[in-house]
Amino acid sequence: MRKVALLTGVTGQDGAYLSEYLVKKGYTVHGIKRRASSFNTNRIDHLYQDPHQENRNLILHYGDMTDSMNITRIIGDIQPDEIYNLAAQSHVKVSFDTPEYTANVDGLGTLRILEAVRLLKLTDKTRIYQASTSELYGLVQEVPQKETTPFYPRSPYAVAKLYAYWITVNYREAYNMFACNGILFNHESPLRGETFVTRKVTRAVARIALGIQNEVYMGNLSSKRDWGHAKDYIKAMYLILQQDTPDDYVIATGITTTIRDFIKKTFREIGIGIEFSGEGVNETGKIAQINTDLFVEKIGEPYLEAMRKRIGEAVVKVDPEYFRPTEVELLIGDATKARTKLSWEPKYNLDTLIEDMMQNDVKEMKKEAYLKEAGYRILNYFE
Ligand code: NAP
Ligand code: F7E
Repeated sequence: MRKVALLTGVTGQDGAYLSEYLVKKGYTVHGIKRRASSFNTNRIDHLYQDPHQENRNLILHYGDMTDSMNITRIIGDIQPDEIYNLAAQSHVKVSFDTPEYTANVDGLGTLRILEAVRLLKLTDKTRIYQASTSELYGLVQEVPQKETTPFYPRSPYAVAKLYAYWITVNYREAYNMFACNGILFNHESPLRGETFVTRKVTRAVARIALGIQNEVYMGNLSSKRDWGHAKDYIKAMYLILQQDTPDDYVIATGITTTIRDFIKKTFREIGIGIEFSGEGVNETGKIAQINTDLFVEKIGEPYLEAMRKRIGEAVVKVDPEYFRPTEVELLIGDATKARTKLSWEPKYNLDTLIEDMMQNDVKEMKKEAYLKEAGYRILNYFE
């Protein structure tokens, strides 16, 4: 008997990696995707199977976290062994613009899943993973943050996720449900959304090196994040649901880095040395030197001369537009519980994460460079 998993947010970064992982483990994976006016399944297209094929192991359903009846019907039809609730309006800055929608999807959406499982009398069968977040710690009350650290959310996103965290705990205690929170710290990959800081940086660095973009505008360069690789983190989600008893776990690397240092490391990965000077909105990152061999290896000889001419130029600037009304300045997690109880060990570190992301983005942006040479208009999305 194949196990059946239902993933909300199947078209997102984590949904894509987790569905691939579960399909390889022999699961039948059902995913909920939103109706959009254009295709939005590019992250999982490699897993796509013709709907006319028999015994498919990836099946997509139209749905939305704001639609209780839709969610209840899908869960009732599928009778899943495991639900991974990954769907969310997941951008912290955007949550200040769309606070009510974020609360509905990220907060009440979780309740809809839990309540559907309860009403359908699936509480003994269906295990539920809730995508909780290090943003719950917000204005941190303890360093590093672990499962017992008090929460202090700092955005509509984090407040919505706080509700989702506690309603998951409440359903576990009230109805004896196997419902767990994974409190995941930031995790990134080549599939990361383009407006999160790491991907914004890796794309921009590749574009600057290839001459498609002159500079990149950033927000708060001093905030610190504990970044891991999404491929490692989705394995923790799976492990959390395979335990004998339901529980909540912090998943993190235990290493924190400023946005400024992330930018420096990313340029260094392709042989460009960046030096920062100035303060606040006047801070800039200038090209200080170029490691010719490394640049040629990673980017290519044809782009070297143009890059050399730019030594001394500012390629990183600050735009207060990207500041947040309230910021989370420092995140660093202690994943001792996950390491000991789940035997979870990440394979990637920050350097190999950046290497993976840059390899992907240089390849992607080279396509844009060819199009630009062919006369196509290439947009800079400054988000
Ligand atoms: P993501 O790439 O932004 O993916 C979010 C997914 O949710 C997408 O599939 C999106 O669909 C879907 N979605 C959004 N609104 C929806 C709605 N109203 N109804 C149905 N689906 C909806 O996020 P991620 O990085 O994979 O993160 C997965 C989950 O973990 C999220 O809940 C996030 O908040 C949480 N989390 C993420 C991190 C991290 O560092 N990545 C850390 C901690 C927690 P579209 O593709 O159509 O937009
Ligand atoms: O910002 C700073 C920004 O948008 C990280 C989501 O997956 O992880 C993510 O939330 C930091 C912040 O991620 C820019 O101010 C500076 O301090 O990449 P981010 P996030 O807000 O940490 C958590 C764990 C989640 O749960 C969320 O779903 O970088 N920053 N300059 C910038 N951030 C962005 N996006 N763009 C900038 O230009």
